[in-house]
Amino acid sequence: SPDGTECSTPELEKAGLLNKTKIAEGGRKLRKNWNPSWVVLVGNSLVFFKDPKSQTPSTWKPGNSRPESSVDLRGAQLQWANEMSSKKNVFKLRTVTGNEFLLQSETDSVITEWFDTLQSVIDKLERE
Ligand code: I3S
Repeated sequence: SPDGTECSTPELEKAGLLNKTKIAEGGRKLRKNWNPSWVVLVGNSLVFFKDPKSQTPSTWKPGNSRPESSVDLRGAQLQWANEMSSKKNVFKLRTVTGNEFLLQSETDSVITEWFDTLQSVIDKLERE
């Protein structure tokens, strides 16, 4: 806006269905509990929603469901973690606050795209 007071809406960069389990909270290990999660990358945040069975990437809108949780990607670390699960295509996301998540897809291209996209956001934030 001309007076500079209006905040821009963060861009929705990527959304999709992944399997997710939280494995640590504030550095404390948690028991694994894998569940499908609707994962949305908006600006600097990765936002998790409960699996919305009726929704697809093309019909999902940010306003119409309440997030389960969200992760600040600033300072986060990403690494492949196939040794941490019997599932294939697993990576680990660790936040600065010591929350750790495993994310997984049966589809190689899906998990690779998520990994690369998240890594580029994390890298971009580090350069700011
Ligand atoms: O690394 P773990 O402990 O073998 O992970 C498995 C368990 O958490 C298991 O739960 P219970 O121990 O409550 O039965 C989960 O059902 C499995 O999915 C976990 O292993 P994978 O390999 O799927 O990440």
